[in-house]
Amino acid sequence: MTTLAIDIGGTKLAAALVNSSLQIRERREQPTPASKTPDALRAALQALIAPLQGQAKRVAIASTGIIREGSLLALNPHNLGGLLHFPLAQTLGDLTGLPTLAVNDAQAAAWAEYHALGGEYRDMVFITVSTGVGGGVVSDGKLLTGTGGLAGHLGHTLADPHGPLCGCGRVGCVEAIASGRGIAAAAEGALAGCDAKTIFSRARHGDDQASRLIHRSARTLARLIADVKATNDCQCVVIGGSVGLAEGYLALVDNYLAQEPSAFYVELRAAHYRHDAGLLGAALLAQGD
Ligand code: ADP
Ligand code: BMX
Ligand code: ZN
Repeated sequence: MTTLAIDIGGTKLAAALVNSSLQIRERREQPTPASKTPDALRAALQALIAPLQGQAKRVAIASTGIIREGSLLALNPHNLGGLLHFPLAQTLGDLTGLPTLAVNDAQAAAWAEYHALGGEYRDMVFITVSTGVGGGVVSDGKLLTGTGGLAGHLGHTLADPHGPLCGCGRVGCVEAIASGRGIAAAAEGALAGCDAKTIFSRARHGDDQASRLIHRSARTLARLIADVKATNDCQCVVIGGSVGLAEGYLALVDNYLAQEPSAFYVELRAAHYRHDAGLLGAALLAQGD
């Protein structure tokens, strides 16, 4: 059965048709509108899925935010242009007339990446370093979503009590430092106003400040991973998101993690499904696998 899979991130929206063997076709992408009002997101989603929806039998959504009873509740509204709430399942159900399931993006990606491990491990954690920092935990072969959908929101654990204010309202969250937005927000002088993608490119061309900002992110992520290892003794941590998958980033994180006492070390891998982990995880959950 064909699933229309949709991934809603703070920076981009993606959609594709996914068959029951997890093959993707007709993948489309467009920027996420930065608007406080739900109408802009609804219109963007409608345009994104219009060419695909006639070919699908159900909809599966992986979305940034806490997903509770099919609705998106932003933990960090700054990542969505100030949008606080969006009725995801209801909107996509109304637009397509199809049964619709919604799950947090990092939780969905964790599920896809757990499947890609092919039974090698029962305990794993997925972390996306993207617009924000998201997480998904698989414990003894089960995906943790929590009673209210908050499980795995690792980006909102404490990295530095003297660090920047996070959009979630806490001070010094991992996300406020390590995410694409966190990297960009700390840029000064010649780099002020640049996004994380540009900062990575400047670092490759020898810019010292750009390089320091990327190291600060990687060091913060490594400390988070050591905390995660201490919390649930996972056998591997899979990293995704455009910052997480950027050339050289995983190696930097691994270097910083190796500087922690060895009990906190854990194998790191880049996401097998790269930028499609969220789409595929949502499709897998919708088909009941
Ligand atoms: P989303 O958060 O919508 O899922 P991404 O995973 O693409 O989207 O993450 C967006 C963040 O990644 C932005 O901060 C952007 O600047 C940054 N980014 C995008 N492409 C790259 C790249 N090639 N290298 C480093 N950072 C990137
Ligand atoms: C934020 C939070 C998480 C999400 C993570 C990664 C919001 C809107 N999102 O921590 O739910 O999983 O960002 O999201 O509160 P992405 O947009 O970077 O993919
Ligand atoms: Zn936070």
